[in-house]
Amino acid sequence: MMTKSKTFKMLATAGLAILPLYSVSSYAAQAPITLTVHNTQLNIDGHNETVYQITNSAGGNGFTGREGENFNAIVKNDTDKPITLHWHGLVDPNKEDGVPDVTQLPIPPHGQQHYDFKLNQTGTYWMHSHVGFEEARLMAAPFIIYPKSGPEANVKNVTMMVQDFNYASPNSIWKALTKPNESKLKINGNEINDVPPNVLLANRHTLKKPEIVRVKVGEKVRLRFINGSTDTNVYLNMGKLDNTLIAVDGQGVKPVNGNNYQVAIAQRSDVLFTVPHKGAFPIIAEGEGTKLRTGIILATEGAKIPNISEKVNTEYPAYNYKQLLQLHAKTPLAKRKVDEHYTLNLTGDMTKYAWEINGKTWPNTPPLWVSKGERVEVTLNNESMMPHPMHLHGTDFQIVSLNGKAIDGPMRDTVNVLPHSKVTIAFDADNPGVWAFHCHILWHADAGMMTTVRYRDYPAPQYYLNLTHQPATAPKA
Ligand SMILES: [Cu+2]
Repeated sequence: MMTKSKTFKMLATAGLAILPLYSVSSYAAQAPITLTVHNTQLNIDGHNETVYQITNSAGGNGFTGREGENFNAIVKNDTDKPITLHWHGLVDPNKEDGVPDVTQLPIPPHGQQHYDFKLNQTGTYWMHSHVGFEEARLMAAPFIIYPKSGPEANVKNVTMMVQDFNYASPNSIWKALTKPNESKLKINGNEINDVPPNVLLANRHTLKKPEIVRVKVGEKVRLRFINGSTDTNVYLNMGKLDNTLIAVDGQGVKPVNGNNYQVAIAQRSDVLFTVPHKGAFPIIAEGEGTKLRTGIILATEGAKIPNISEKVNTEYPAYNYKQLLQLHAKTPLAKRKVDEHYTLNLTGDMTKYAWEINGKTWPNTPPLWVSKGERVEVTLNNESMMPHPMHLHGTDFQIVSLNGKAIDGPMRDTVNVLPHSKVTIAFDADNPGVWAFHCHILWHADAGMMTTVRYRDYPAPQYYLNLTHQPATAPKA
């Protein structure tokens, strides 16, 4: 079978051959951008680390586009490892979703693959590797979609992406986690973090040398905050800034005022505020269950930049559900009858570091079969002592119940299910495919906490069937 990248190379060659027939400008307007995934050296508090970076054609980090335009991009793998990039939170065609052995085969070292689909959403999203532990070495970047009309006039958009980082190699962390007969089976872990980070980064900086963003008094700012961590939920601390939370996971919420927001692994929060006076305004992310924080500093011209230590004396507390109860979708799902209901029991077997869904680990987890047009509900029943930020690909969902009680919750793509609690999500099955559904703690996903939502009429790729030993066609209902 011809792969898409091969097809693209042929088309590109053909395109070059016929180029003189077209004006250069019209050809250029349709040309895809390139997202190059490459290694780079990053100095993190004196440690020289080899990490990944995703650089776009313009030299920037990640992608910024507009609703209605196409995301037309060649992902170029300039590393010596197989990769994929997943567009987190996007309602994309299944074959563009970037999940190895589910929606595509990995892009081989020095290979490339072309992605091209229409952006039907606006908001704050991100991209990250879905292969191995590459995300732990920072193979991730923002994916921002402005409305059709472009960025709002007179609003400064500030993107802040937080990532946790360990100086130990991901392979050595994994070896320690999965060491047989280990009684604790965690690296100095508590019940919040399996792998407590050494440091938290904000836009790849630590608080020892934070990113400074220049702002003006009276300027309106939209902070697009992304938690791109592998294992650390954070609190977004806005300090004394009077602000409004307007969106989570790219989806509008009824405005909420606060200064300390829970942003779990893989989630995003968009916050609006006006620079009230001259000075410096630190935007801080605090690691749940850790003594670590990171941040960027917004500052007016000439303002004194404060020194903020990246370690505090006491651990930031565990999450609760107070915030979830405050969040309501701006545009909730229409009320209708539920056609399918699934329950996923989330458990952990610490004797072998297996994180399970209904007692099974990926790729042996049976899929959640759905049909196009159905309203589907899934109850995530966390029977373990750790939180699981569960992410469903290819659709938004609404949180409709908490511990058995109906709520009018937000639309999201990632829901953090706290220990010994139960959350029900609902979505309309209108994007056929085989969609990954997994815990976004990198180590939990790799330890098996992943399944798929599989549309009955969608032909699953052969590599997926080979890996999962699932039937090619849906069982009779
Ligand atoms: Cu988990």
